[in-house]
Amino acid sequence: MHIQTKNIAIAGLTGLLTGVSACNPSANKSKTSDTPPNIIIIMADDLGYNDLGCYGSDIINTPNIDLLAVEGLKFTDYHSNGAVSSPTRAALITGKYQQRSGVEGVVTTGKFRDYGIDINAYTIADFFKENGYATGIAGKWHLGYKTEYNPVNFGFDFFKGYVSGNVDFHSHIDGAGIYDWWLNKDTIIEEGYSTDLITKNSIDFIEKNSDQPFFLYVAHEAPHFPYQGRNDKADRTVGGKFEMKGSRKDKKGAYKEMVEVMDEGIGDIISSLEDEGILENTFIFFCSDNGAVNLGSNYPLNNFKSTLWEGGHRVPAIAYWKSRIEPGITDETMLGMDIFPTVAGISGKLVEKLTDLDGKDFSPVIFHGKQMEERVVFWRFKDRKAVRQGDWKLLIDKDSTYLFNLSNDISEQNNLMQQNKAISDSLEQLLQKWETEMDNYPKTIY
Ligand SMILES: [Ca+2]
Repeated sequence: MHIQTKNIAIAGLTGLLTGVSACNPSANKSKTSDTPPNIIIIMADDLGYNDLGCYGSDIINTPNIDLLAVEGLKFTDYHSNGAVSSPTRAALITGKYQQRSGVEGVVTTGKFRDYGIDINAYTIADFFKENGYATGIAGKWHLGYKTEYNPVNFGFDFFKGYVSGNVDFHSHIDGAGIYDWWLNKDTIIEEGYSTDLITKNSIDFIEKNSDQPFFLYVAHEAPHFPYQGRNDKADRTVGGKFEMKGSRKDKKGAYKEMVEVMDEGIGDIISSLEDEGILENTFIFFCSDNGAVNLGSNYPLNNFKSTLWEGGHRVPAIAYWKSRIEPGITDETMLGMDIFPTVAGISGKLVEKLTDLDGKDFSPVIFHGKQMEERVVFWRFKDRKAVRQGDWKLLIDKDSTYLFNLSNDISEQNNLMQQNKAISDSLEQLLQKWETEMDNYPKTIY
């Protein structure tokens, strides 16, 4: 039933040899540290399934991320919860379907400027803060513009970045022509290319907190529009008229450069962890927030960002912990909402309180090469819906319904609805049941 089974199980053996508890990888502390492991989540924005060297790109050079994949665990069947930014981010920080915190759609600069994620949501940063971690986010938030939705109100001690969906990489002005670069609840002037600033601010946070456990969310802007390289000029001015996607003509070239600068920054973050002597006590998870637009590549997947075809939400993801993860590739089906319970489990902190999460702890996959129990997972974005059970995927794309078997049709070319009525009926019922449950929550952003 699996598309590709190369899951490596040697990590479990390593655990036995070193006396590590199977359930608590943090029990094996490095000699240099008695502190719980640091956790870093790095998320790219709109990076496609085929936009990294380690996922097959022969256009974009990403040696640093490739090294994480070579030395860590690469996921071939990882999915963002959303096909667009805000829903994915809501699911990531809550460990639940984004509908439960009111974020089915994008927090747009116009219609939803006054709205944000459920202010009572319990987040991954709340969890780590309660457990004695320093908590920080560098980069994109996109879960509400107003101060009441600022990351510092959701468990983050430190926020430096922007609250909208995208800013000019140089002038840091959002799509509505409003200046959008913050230190916690205040706007600040910080000159530089946003990708470089996100790297710098991440490293500053690491250096400042290297003597205590920390949780850091590195929310990159690349390679989302505006398509601007490091040496391009700013396009956006406050209240001005500008091309939303940037004035640069060679947008494909800009896209490549944007990913490569992000990759360079990830290399710098790894170096800073090495310099601080904490790389071996730091778990890193890298992923994208949704599929690429057509400037990037989702090959061999069908379609793009904002759809629920695989190209909209199956994205790169890599788990990395130097010398602690047996290198390999896994085809386990993981979603963004699984990251919270996974890193909570890795931290070794009490996790009883997290029983109401939709996400699952993937530590057994990451550290012991195990398979997760089969489950049914769902996506919904307006009039697009999808449900996945094993290799079967039912897709409702506006007025059309499809049934695909992803084990031999990852590109979603063969609609098997007619031949497999019982399966499609069953998936449709599961979807309806899930929708009924989700519709109990207020739709704040849709
Ligand atoms: Ca995105």
